[in-house]
Amino acid sequence: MLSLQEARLYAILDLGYTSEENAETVTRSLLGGGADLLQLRAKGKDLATIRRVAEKLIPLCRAARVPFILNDHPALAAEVGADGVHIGQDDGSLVDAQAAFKSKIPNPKSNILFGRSTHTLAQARAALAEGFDHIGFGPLFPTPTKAGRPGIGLADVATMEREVGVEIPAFCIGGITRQTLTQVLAAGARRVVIVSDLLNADDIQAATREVVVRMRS
Ligand code: 3NM
Repeated sequence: MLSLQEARLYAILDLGYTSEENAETVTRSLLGGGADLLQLRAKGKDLATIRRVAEKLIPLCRAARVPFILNDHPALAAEVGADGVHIGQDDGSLVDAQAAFKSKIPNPKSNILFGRSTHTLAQARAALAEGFDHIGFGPLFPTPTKAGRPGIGLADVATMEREVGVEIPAFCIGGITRQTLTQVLAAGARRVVIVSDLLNADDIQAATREVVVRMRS
């Protein structure tokens, strides 16, 4: 398995874009294209659905040696055997998330990954100080995937990378596409999350591959 520090593209299987029926095919394409991490994001779905989809995707991630991260639901993440959990600013502390995970698996593997969404430089610094393993930083641009939030722009990306991204993997997120990627990289980003531009691509595997190649060149 790639060390998390080497990860460049974090892909999200978002059930807002991909139907449950297509989840495995699309995940195969994201993994086949070279995504380094895979998250299941299922806002508004019931726990039974999330569990069912997670249980289908985890073997695919295992076979590809790619960490499987569940968005929200740390207790369910533990139950299904996820490699990590991603939580937002309003989802409590790292200690709370770890406790919820441990309520299901008292002695988890030491390398369970806890990630936090951050929307300002101050939040990124705070997530590092709190002990998160990785962060998202954005949304850089307004995005329909997380509607209603203003884009934070590119001005703080280089500082965030210098202060936080050198310590823990920091993934810029929000409105990043194969088109906007050039300016995001020019602003100093070294890692990205891309959701809709990959999930809506005609050829998801080729689109993923293109991003991975550009991130690593
Ligand atoms: N979190 P797309 S932005 C899930 O800033 C998510 O915390 C964000 O999707 C954050 O690549 C975002 O389609 C959506 O813009 C990213």
